[in-house]
Amino acid sequence: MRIGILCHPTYGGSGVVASELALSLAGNGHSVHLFSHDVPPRLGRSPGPVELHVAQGSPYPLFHSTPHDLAIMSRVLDLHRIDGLDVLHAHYALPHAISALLVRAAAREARLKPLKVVTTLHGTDITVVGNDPSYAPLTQYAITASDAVTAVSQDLADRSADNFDDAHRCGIKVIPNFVDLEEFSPCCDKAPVATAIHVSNFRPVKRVPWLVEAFADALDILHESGAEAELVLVGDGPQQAEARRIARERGICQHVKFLGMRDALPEVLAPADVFCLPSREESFGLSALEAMACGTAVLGTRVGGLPEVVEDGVSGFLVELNDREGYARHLAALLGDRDRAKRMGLAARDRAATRFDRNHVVRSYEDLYQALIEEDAPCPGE
Ligand code: GMT
Repeated sequence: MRIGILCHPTYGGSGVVASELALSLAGNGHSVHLFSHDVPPRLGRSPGPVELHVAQGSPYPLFHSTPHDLAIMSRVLDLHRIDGLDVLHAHYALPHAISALLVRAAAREARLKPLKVVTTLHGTDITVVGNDPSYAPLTQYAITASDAVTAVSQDLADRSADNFDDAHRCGIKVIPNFVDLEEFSPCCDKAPVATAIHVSNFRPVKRVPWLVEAFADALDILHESGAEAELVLVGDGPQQAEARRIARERGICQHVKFLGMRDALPEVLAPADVFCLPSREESFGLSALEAMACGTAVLGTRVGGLPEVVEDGVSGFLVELNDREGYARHLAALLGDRDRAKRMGLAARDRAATRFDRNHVVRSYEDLYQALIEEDAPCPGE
């Protein structure tokens, strides 16, 4: 198949999924073109045979800001004219699904090869930005006009249908995120000191300052038994300064390491005992899945699609959103009993392997594309 993929070049999330999918599809022999306005995560350091098209557009005094999206659409249309794509897969509803639909319309108008549009909903494109009144009508259109719509969890599929009155004739198909079990593996020993880790873009939704407070509470519990522990924070973003301030105020700076922006490498995830994801909102929690594949138990919040990823009490624990005391208690319990954390980490690895294996999930996308191409738009599973 000839496949085009549109994504945000963001740190984490949908950009990672789109890049990993592109690499896997190309590895399976498809011709894959990835379009973005910058180099997306994971692609920059990959030798994989994906053709990357970075389109940024030219500044023009009349434009308030340079319209990357128009430049991306032009690039896709150009390529489609020459090479004839079969499928255009938009990751994140806004603006990519809209861009893909416009390219499909232009291709029809010009009587080019028919192009199927697949839209994958990732989370905040539905729950936050896509739901904002200033964008909601377009989000609705993205869902109803795409040839197929997928969501990364059942929770997100349900919320999308609720919020946007799922008029889409095919329904929204759940295709979960996935992990490469060879790349993300329990590759090294656990750290010498009990370690909790968190990886994110430090936006308010991730609640990193809340995590630092909870970790300080957990340290208080641990110190009663003389145990030591460390919190490793990977990433950067709007709430990093506040997280540092709280670490200072609680007097735990020597126990909190800020690593700054970097990929969630297995070498960083595997040595940790617990991966912390105390988000207010999480449609899936890809970073948690990658930690699980590395044999690290997860301590999350019971929100969104996280319960579909982490089995409470088996591969980790899920705590109610505002139960900081419960979160600290579970954190102290796992950091204080590293054998137990290790057993849960092994269960987490098992769950990642049985439910979210890259090869298996990528095949679901291939089947979806194939069904659209062959049957000229009927719904898979109908
Ligand atoms: O958090 C975001 O808004 C970014 C978004 C993305 O596009 O990077 O993340 C969402 O998509 C990820 C990949 O499917 C999911 O693993 C995250 O859970 C989801 N984030 C939220 O729902 C907050």
